[in-house]
Order: sequence, then structure tokens, then C-alpha cells
Amino acid sequence: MDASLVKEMVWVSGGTFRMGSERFYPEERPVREVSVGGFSIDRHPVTVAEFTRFVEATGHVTWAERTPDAVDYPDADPDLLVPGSLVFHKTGGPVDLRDYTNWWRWMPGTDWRHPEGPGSSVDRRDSHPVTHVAYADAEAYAAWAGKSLPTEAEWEYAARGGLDGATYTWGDEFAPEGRMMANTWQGQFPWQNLRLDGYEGTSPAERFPPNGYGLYDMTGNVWEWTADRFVPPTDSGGRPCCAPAKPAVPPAERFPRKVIKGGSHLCAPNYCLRYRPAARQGESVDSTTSHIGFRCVVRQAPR
Ligand SMILES: [Ca+2]
Repeated sequence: MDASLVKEMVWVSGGTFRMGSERFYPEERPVREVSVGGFSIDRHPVTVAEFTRFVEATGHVTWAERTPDAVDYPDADPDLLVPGSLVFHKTGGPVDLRDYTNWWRWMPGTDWRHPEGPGSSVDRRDSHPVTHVAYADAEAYAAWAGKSLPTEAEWEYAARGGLDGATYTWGDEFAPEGRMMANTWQGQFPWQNLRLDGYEGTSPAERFPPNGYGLYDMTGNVWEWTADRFVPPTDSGGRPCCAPAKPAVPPAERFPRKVIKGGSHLCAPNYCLRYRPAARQGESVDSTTSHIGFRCVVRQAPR
């Protein structure tokens, strides 16, 4: 394994914790005791710079850069079966929050190097989390780095940073003494972004304070893939809210869903209060968007 990729990891001793929450959304229930073994976890989400090294070393072509197979998307408009990804667009005013197509747009030519479409780039975003990565892209990176994707329990245990049962990764108050602790959305989603935290989109990794384990951006900034299959709870319908499936695909029909954790810069109190360790969403493994990334773990103790 590349030594510099190991240096960016933090060892988390195993233990038992209370996973989930009863106070927010149905899919987080019930609170239960869960034990995990020790593991090392990336100190921050995989960045554009780190992903660039992986692509340069392997020639990996991401899911969003490939032409979708019509067999996988039989109901799709053939004109839409081109490489592309989903990009968030702020609306001009309040919209129906039940319809995520009001703010998510399928954009041909969008991928991790062009996060807002063909004319955009990741220049000066080396330290931002990589986005527009499907589950398979995250897995391929992890394999190259000699790492794995975390289980949901490992991820949540690490995110809590030793604060058992706390609402946020830093405690129970959203902005202690007025300090913004993560890159979320302040204001009315999806039209009014007050940017009290300084960022409208993604932010550089490690720009906000670390949690009790020294881990950065565990909540806010970008959602993160985990290795766990998402099973929709029977009482919520499991509809993705802020993390959509490709518009042309019936959610969870053709591809399995995995649990994503941590919320993102698009999570707002009026719509998706999910910048919390217990929060979770099911995301189709083929889904790529401007607000989903990942980080990795290694389950061997460092020598
Ligand atoms: Ca923000």
C-alpha cells in the first residue's frame, strides 16, 4: 500500500456503541447496541487529488464516464443513454419538495473531472472530496489503495468520535457559540443558501473542526458510500429525498441500493436534517451525483 495513503488514516479502537436514533427519521430506528472491531479510517473523504492518482495509476474509467447499457435502462429515452451525471441546481424560489427533479438535473458530460458539466473543472479543487463516483468506482479505488469501504456500523462508530448517543458528531448543539461545525445548507432548501458556513458547494477537506477521533468531514460536505446493502424500513417507503437515483431508473429496481452516510452540503433543516451520524439513505449503486463521495478503512492494526 502507498505509504502516503496510510499516513492519512486514523486508528479507531473497537467498541460497543448505540447506533441509530429515535428522534429524526424512521429509517434510523431503532437505537440498538452494536459492536465493531478496531480499524483505521481515512481522516477525510477521498479527495480529487487522491482520486487523480488512482486514475493515473490504473486508467480507471468511472461509471459516469461510460455509456449506460440500454439493457440496464429499458425505459430510458435512448437520447439520454450517454455518459453523464446528476448535478444540483438551486431553484429561483420555493418549489414542491416532494419532486426532486425540481433541483436535480441529468447532465451529459458531467463526471468527477467536470462536476458541474462539460465546461467545468476541478482546477483548484484538489483538496475537495471527489464527487460523481458510483459505488463501483469507490470499490475500485479502495482495492487499488489496499483498503475497503467501511460497513455502516464502522462508519457511524467512527463518526460519533466517542460521543455515544449525541445528535451531531461534535455534540448536541448545531452551532456551539455560533461556530459552524460542518458544511451543510443554511436557509430554505433548495432556493436560499445563506452560506453561513462559507460554502455553497463542496468545501476543501479538513476545513471544519475534527471530531473526537480526529476525523474530518464525517458529516456535511459529501455523502459517503458504505458497504452495507440498504433495506428500506417498512414504515417510511424508503424514498430517497436528497440523494436521488438516476431519473430514468425506477429506484432500487435494477440495481441494489447501498447505505450512504453523513449528509452533504445540500442537507438543510427544512428538508433533510441528515448531517448527523445516525442519518442514512439508500442509494442505487449506479447513482452518481455532485454530492456523494466516500472514504476507506483498513481492518488490520497498524504495525
Ligand atoms: Ca454550506
